[in-house]
Amino acid sequence: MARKKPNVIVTGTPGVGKTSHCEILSERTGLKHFSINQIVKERGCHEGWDEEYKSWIVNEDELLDSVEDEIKTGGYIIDWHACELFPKSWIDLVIVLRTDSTNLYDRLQNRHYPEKKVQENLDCEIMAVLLEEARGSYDEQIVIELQSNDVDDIEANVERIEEWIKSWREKNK
Ligand code: DAT
Repeated sequence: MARKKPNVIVTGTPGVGKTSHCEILSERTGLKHFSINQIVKERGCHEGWDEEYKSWIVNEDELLDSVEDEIKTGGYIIDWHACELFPKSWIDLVIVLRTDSTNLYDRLQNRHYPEKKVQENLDCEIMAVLLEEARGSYDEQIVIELQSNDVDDIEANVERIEEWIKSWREKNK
């Protein structure tokens, strides 16, 4: 069945600004903010807590089964630091947020992440791991890289994504 509303993934290294973008986008577009971290925790799609990394060990099959019926209907802004898990046929736009290492370092320090986790996330950002993952998993024309260094970036990015969502809805009436 064709979707009446698009599904958008907002991805990027932890700390790039996914949640900040998704919350505003959801408010302005009426699409639902789907925080995968929260879903993993609330629905128990995990195999326990990793004390070293301070994060849940995600059970990807359970997660996919749990969200499939919802996402397939359309209208979701999917907020997660990975994206290749979601089948191509479910996804209409992939936003990869990027930020400078100094910004990211400060933001992750503020979160009191363990040093090892800060370093790994900095490496991930510098190597553009999630951008490559997105480009490798979805058609190139639906993957957009946007900078998220300051609040002006957030505003400009949100406006651009809103425009895109509007035109998708026009085309798919
Ligand atoms: P994520 O969901 O990707 O982990 P977040 O939205 O929680 O990131 O942002 C982490 C912190 O950084 C939070 O305190 C808000 C701040 N931040 C994110 N993007 C920003 C931007 N473009 N300008 C200023 N602050 C930003």
